[in-house]
Amino acid sequence: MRLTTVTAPTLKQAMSRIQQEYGDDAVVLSSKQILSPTGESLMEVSVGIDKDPSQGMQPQSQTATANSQADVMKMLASSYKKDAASNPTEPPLAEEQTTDLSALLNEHGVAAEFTQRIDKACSSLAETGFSTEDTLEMVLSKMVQFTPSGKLLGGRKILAFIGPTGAGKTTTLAKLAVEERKKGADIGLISLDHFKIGGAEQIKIYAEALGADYALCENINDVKDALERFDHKDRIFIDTMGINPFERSRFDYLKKVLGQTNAQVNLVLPCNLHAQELATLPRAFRELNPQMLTFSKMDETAHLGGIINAAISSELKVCYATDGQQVPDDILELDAPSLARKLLTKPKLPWEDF
Ligand SMILES: Nc1nc2c(ncn2[C@@H]2O[C@H](COP(=O)(O)OP(=O)(O)O)[C@@H](O)[C@H]2O)c(=O)[nH]1
Ligand SMILES: [Mg+2]
Repeated sequence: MRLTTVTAPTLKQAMSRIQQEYGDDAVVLSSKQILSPTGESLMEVSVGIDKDPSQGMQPQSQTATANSQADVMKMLASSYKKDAASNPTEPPLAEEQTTDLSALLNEHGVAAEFTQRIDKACSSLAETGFSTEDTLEMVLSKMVQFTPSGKLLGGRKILAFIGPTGAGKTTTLAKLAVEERKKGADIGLISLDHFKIGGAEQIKIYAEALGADYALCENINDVKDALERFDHKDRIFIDTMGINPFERSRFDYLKKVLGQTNAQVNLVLPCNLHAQELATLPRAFRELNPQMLTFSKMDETAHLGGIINAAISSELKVCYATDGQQVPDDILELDAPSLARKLLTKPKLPWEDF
């Protein structure tokens, strides 16, 4: 058997290429999501070709071959199951105790409307033989705009962080600024947060630790000056004051300031808010034109419904989640496989671990 890999933007496209190129000779061994050198998310499927071209005949094989795309899908599904079974370190999924996906999503706080859509999509994929985890992963990857980090920051030079008070804006900014610094970027930090005692001071501390230039701005003119001064920088990070979505004045000010920049606006939302509350925030911050969501404080909750609600209803790009106070370590890329797995784990209350 000859081994090869086929890479395509989606699993479906990879499967149809396998079917086209190798037809009945293909045995699907495994598949995984990978990043291309340009940061694109791709599916890589490993296949065994059960035919030796030099002999021009079908060798006897213990392994079944694919007769149709449906067979290939089934084989892929069974290879997924084998992988899961052969990895004893993985914690058991809730699926093993219950197959009621709706009940689990409901327990996580996923809105009824999205629970219904997800459940329906997963049920229609059930015939492919994939596990609930794999179908949920596929469905989530269609419903949520997961974006690999390489692609997310690529084009823009200025990145602004907005969100409610105490959401983790400054901490998240610092984590990403360290990442960029490690890559060799010359960076400038701007703080607009003269509203909170010590708010701007935090940016000064991070900038000094990073050896980066910084500007603490109290009005629009300060921001214009800072942007001019940092024009030669590779990246500019703008930290903003916390906004109470029920108060207008800061929205108006921030809207004016961000209007002066060509910033990629990152709305930072803490996961430990009530799932329904979290879902309303992208809409509440819409006039500040966020393009992406970062979910902070994932370590402080077991209920992930708010992430799903906010991501699906806003249709904004989702890339990062943060899971702790440590700068720069506590940040991760959120993707469909990790979220599917977490959603299939029954939420545990803090004392249930002790
Ligand atoms: N547990 C946890 N705490 C966080 C996380 N991100 C930020 N924090 C903490 O939340 C508090 C507020 O963070 P800060 O960045 O100042 O929020 P900001 O007001 O939105 O700028 C600080 O104590 C941070 O250390 C996280 O992912 N997990
Ligand atoms: Mg702050």
